[in-house]
Amino acid sequence: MTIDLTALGWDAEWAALARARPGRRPGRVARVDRGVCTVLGADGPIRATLGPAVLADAARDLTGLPCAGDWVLLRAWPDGPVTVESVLPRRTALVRRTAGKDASGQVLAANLDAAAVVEPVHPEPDVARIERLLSLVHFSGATPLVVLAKVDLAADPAAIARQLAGAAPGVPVLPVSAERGDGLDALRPYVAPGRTLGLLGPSGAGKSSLVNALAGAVVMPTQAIRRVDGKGRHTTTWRALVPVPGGGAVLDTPGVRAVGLLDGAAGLDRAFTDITELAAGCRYGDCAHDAEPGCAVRDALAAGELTVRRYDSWRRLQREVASESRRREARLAAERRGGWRGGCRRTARS
Ligand SMILES: Nc1nc2c(ncn2[C@@H]2O[C@H](COP(=O)(O)OP(=O)(O)O)[C@@H](O)[C@H]2O)c(=O)[nH]1
Ligand SMILES: [Mg+2]
Ligand SMILES: [Zn+2]
Repeated sequence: MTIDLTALGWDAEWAALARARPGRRPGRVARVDRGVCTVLGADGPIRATLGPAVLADAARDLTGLPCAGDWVLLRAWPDGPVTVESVLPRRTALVRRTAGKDASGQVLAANLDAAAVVEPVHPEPDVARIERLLSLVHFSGATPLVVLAKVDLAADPAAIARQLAGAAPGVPVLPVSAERGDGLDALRPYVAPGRTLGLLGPSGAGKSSLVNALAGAVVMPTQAIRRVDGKGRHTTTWRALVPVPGGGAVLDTPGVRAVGLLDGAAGLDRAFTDITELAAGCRYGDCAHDAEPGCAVRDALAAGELTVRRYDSWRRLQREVASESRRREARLAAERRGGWRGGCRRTARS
């Protein structure tokens, strides 16, 4: 089995990075299980463990660990095993805050050209969740999209799409049914040869069904987790990065329940351009949009041009990002004082 790496996104820029390390074969990480990567190389999928340089990097910063979508360089050892020697610098990265004290974050997917926030029409779409995930996507550097999934279950999907448009200024909202195939053509440009589309959303949103619909085959198990071996251990069999025949690739992230934002204020600003544009018109540059005179944001609220729901959502995410920045500052200060030894680091599970 051979794999066309160019269709997967390999290009002259990646090749130039690889030339610095001759003798290493490139590949793209499809998934990672307990430190073992499944890497798509030109000769087919290969299982690779982490090499010493990658492990040393990860000991400094967990985001250095390879994740789905990464381009890596592989070393084949004479007696058979293959190791990941280096992770090429990411062009984009979806990073969420990890639960622990360690503020380094967890990379959910790398090198996505576009990332779709997938939200089903049923049950009721969660607008705050869309806003939160869009902030993450904006911060990642990938082109943001909203996919309104399972539209076969809604009487008037266009009306729901219009409602959601206010939560996603400047971002296309694409109604899709994996079941019926509706709307898939609007997604195909994002999985053209060389391009990778990532799917982000809660479990049950319909992400894996969408991967299967785009790939034209059942490559992802949907909904249920299968019991694979007789040892009573549950093993999910999903593959994260799936090459699409005749096109690029689609990357399914496991359903993430809690997605905390890092201190990526820039992502928040872009997810809420309507409010940041209003804020530019406030009388005072440091307006907190609470009770200051001449506050354009509160004026828009009073005039009904900005909904209280969206304003509250923005404030909540801003507070979260601000407290995250303070945490990071405190950690850096402790590191500078030498008080931080980085002990007890754990890998966050998804
Ligand atoms: N009616 C309908 N159901 C869907 C559609 N897409 C997915 N589902 C169902 O929603 C459930 C969750 O889908 P899945 O793809 O596993 O979601 P994931 O957890 O986001 O990967 C499954 O029972 C699917 O059959 C759709 O377009 N229409
Ligand atoms: Mg799934
Ligand atoms: Zn203001």
